[in-house]
Amino acid sequence: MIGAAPIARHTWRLPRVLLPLLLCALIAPSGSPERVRYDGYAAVLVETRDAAEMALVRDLARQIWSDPVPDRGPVVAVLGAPEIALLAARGIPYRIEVADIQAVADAERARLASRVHAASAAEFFAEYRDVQEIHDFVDQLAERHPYLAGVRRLGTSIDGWPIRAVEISRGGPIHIALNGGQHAREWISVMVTACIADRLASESTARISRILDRASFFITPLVNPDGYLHSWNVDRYWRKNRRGGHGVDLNRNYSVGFGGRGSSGRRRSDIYRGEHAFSEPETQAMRRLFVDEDIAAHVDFHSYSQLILYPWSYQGAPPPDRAEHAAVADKMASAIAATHGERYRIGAAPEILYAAGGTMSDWAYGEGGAMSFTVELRPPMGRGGGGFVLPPEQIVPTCDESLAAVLELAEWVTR
Ligand code: 0X9
Ligand code: ZN
Repeated sequence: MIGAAPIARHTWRLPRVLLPLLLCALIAPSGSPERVRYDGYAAVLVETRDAAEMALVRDLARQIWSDPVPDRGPVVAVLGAPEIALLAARGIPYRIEVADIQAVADAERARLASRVHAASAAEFFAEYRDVQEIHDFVDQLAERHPYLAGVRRLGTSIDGWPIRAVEISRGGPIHIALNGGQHAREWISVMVTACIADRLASESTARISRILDRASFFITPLVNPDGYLHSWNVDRYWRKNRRGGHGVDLNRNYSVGFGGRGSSGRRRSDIYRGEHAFSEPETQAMRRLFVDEDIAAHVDFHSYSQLILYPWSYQGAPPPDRAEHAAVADKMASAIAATHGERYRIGAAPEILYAAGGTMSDWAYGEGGAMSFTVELRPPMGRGGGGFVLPPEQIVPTCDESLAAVLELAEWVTR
């Protein structure tokens, strides 16, 4: 565990060269960033019954929060009161997931403004941490475990933030990659991957020790620092990176199934895939890790809806290793349930959801040859949680169950 020395400041810092640039872009005349607001908007789970209803919801929605779904079925849409009234008038069934998404974001922001400086790992994971705090945490983790943990710079974001992996290794020849924070608003995925890195480095259980005899971990908690900064300071519900101000959905920018279903060629779409595969420095950074290291297993953490997905995402036909993926996903879900009783559904994405072309997981499997999973963390969908705004008391339990899943995967690939 991390000792008593301070491990992070709770102010955010920017790479010095970029500060003037960002100030021009973000700072309003009043001197504070102009925040994107969602007054009067709710997140609504709509049970669409046919393609026309789905098209209507997509048309009405300011954002879609759920995974890509087929042309009918449940979809979580961000809607205002007039749009909700229209659904009601047409008799389309719906349930309110988050009644006031602005109020939820405001409450979180007020709480974060008075968060305490973390003097220990326990304090660090008691609250969400901004881009600078995550950056500092990674440095301090390596400093505190000089023989076990190191920092690997994989690339640089568009706005100049380093994209870094924590390497946890005693020379174990089987390489496992974990990452979080491809999607800016999915803050829990950043905290969970940082927390797993901390646990692997600092918990000397016989089980972890046995795994580290054979496996090395490469953990990138924050793939998309620019988007994350934007989510903290400007738009809580921002998803993409910050390319050109419109952004690219990084999880549509990989080369397997690029351009396919469940992605868009329109810049303003939340699933905009970018100009070409690997057009973004953030996805290039991930590619570098997989090229430099022979990765045997991989988990891409997201939120929310409590799912464990395995390839393919881009198409319905099963891959050669479907049975093995399904068996491991089953073990991971059981390990999660045994930790705090949470249920995570498992399946190939198109079986339980819908195709999404250009995802990291398909590429890690299809090109990288790794067993690969996309894990959607807490809360579950459709049960009135806060969506992307997960209470901070759930960071540690979500880390506990995610670590349990990762250890199952690690034991499988090192067996
Ligand atoms: O859409 C995504 O990139 C992932 N879901 S999220 O809500 N975190 O954005 C899931 C990708 C794989 N899912 C499907 N193929 N449906
Ligand atoms: Zn995501």
